[in-house]
Amino acid sequence: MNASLIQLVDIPQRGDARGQLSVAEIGGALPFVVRRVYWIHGTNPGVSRGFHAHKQLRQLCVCVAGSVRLSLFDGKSEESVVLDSSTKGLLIGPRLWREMHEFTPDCVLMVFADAEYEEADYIRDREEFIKHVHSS
Ligand code: T46
Repeated sequence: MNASLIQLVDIPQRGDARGQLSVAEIGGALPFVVRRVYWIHGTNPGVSRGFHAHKQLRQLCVCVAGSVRLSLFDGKSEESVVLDSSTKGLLIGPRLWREMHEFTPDCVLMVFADAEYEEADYIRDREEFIKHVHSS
């Protein structure tokens, strides 16, 4: 049986009378050293994002507010998941076409990445992506 494309990790939450604190660290939720963090927020109604793959980049996505549906495609099958919790992270490895849909207006999607931004690591054409995965 093929492994699921959706790899969710639990993010430990330390709650007390003051509220919640969630933590992603090496040896816990983070399987790589983080070299970049960015977050997507203030998304306009009806907007979808992504529509690309990465050659090397690994990322952990955590929806810290609101919700978003993320779909992943490996060149053969597609799976999607709704991220709506600050205690669940979605690991996205390289060579996966990703799309983000159905952002709620309050959505804040935090992304931890294992490398700095590099446009040469992106494949932004779906047909080129399919050729890339089938040729390697
Ligand atoms: C991904 C999904 C989940 C930068 O200058 N630095 C950065 O670190 C990033 C991520 C983007 N940019 C620039 C590049 C574009 O001019 O910001 C602009 C928007 O980026 P993009 O259209 O790639 O954004 P999304 O939301 O389609 O994709 C992003 C990440 O780029 C991507 O790595 O996996 O979120």
